[in-house]
Amino acid sequence: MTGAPSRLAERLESLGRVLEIGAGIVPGGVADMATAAIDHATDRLRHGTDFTVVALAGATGSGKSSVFNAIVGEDIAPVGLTRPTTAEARAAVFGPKDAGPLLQWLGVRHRHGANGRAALDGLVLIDLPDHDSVEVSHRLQVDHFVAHVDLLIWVLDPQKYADQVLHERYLARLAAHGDVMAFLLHQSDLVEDAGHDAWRKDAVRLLAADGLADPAVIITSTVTGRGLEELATLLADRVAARNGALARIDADLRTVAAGLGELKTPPAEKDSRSDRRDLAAGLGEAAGAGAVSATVAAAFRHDAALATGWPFTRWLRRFRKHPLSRLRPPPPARSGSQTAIPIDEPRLQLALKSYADRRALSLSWAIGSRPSPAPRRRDLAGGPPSVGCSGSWGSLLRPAGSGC
Ligand SMILES: Nc1nc2c(ncn2[C@@H]2O[C@H](COP(=O)(O)OP(=O)(O)OP(=O)(O)O)[C@@H](O)[C@H]2O)c(=O)[nH]1
Ligand SMILES: [Mg+2]
Repeated sequence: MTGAPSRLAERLESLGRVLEIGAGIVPGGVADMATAAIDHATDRLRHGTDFTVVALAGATGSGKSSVFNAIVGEDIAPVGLTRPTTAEARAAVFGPKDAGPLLQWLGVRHRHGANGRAALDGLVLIDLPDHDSVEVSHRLQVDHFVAHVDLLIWVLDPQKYADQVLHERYLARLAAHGDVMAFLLHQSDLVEDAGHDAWRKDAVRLLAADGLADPAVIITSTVTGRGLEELATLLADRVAARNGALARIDADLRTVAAGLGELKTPPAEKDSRSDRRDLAAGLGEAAGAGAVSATVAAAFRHDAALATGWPFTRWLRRFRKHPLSRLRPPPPARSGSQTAIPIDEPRLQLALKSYADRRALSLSWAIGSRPSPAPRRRDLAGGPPSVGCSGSWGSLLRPAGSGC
């Protein structure tokens, strides 16, 4: 993993620069998303990458707490028939290391030590309340953890796996997070074996419609035990890779990059003309053109009055200094580098800087605004994930070596 955090740091720095240059131009929604991504990355990386934080999310009664208990190997989380059962997030920390500060940052109060499976040492598994809750506080908690954990395991039951709220409110918005999500088709004992393939196909179709190509899907049941070992292996692989936090941040940056890539700009030529006009006006101001044009206007009025005014006022004007005499150049400069008309240096700098900033913006937009293709699922252990080439501001945030 050496090198990956520094590449991420570069991409985060690029994002910060984009926000700075694009202040007032990048729409509020994209700017907020970008700021949240930077804040999350900064805070998460402060807690190191030793732990992989995984949350179990899903509808009420889908079986999150049951799966949590099955992986922990103890009945820690209450499982119940009355809905919703889990009202507050609960964490199991695998292994001897202290996850206190990390859990403090995440805001998890209920914590348990889990030492059953050595392969899972370094895992922080969180059982969440329901995302479709009648309780607002449950939904708020889910939103918080969805935005902050390294890996999300969605526990989907046969009744609610196609639920509109799940797909619209969460999965479609997490289209760039395919690498850091997995899906359990849970309570599979309630579906006839012959129907499992059709269920999986339908779930994959819905996920593809959300923009999640090639999702990790496991058919599970805590009644029959089906899929639980496969789930434990998936978790162990992610924990062993020790790059869960980086992969999550990478996915966030892809989402921001897609948002920036979608920004449209007026045609480049029109834009560059108005930029040039503004630059010319700015340079003119710096060179004192405002004063010159005021003097020329005064001279014009003076000459007009001489030619057409009343005889007495014409006679009087002959004794006035001609306005253009004010523009007479100063005595020759001693050094050759000195200009005849003094330049307003701060105004000159301002005009040049604002032109450079605006052209940089226009160019990065004009380079292209094709949306990034949906990311492919790949083994997180295999290095930084690949990403599509959109050719836009978003390209600043691409992982190095993505081949674009
Ligand atoms: N048939 C069957 N029932 C299950 C399975 N997993 C959980 N259940 C049952 O489903 C009900 C809900 O399980 P929970 O684990 O409490 O579900 P939850 O998602 O944590 O629910 P909330 O805490 O309300 O969000 C309980 O009665 C469980 O016994 C399963 O694989 N098969
Ligand atoms: Mg529960």
